[in-house]
Amino acid sequence: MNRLFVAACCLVAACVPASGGAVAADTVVLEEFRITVGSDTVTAGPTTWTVRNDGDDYHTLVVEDATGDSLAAVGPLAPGQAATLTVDLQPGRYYLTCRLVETEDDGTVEDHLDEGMLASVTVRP
Ligand SMILES: [Cu+2]
Repeated sequence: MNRLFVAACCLVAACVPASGGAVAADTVVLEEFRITVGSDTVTAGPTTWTVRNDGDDYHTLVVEDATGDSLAAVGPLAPGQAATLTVDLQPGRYYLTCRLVETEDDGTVEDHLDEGMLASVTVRP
């Protein structure tokens, strides 16, 4: 029963990226290769997120405004590691990205943003 429930949640999450059904509102989860935000809408002012790396790889979290300017960052976080990140946001749309770029042993370049580590957050007045 529990296993079926978990499987159903994963299917829903796969269809609706960044909806983060089981993730607490103030939490951002980093994994290969996605970013799940507990709540994709926050109120303007200081926002503190708990950023958790649930993946098997190192990840970062960079908060960017609509023009791509970096406003705050945390990491790289090791697998299983968590940190808090506080950023004072004005109303608008922001992007949460992982900016880690790795070169594998075979020379392949793995850009986590290109792999899908991007989520958006709307800040309301
Ligand atoms: Cu990453």
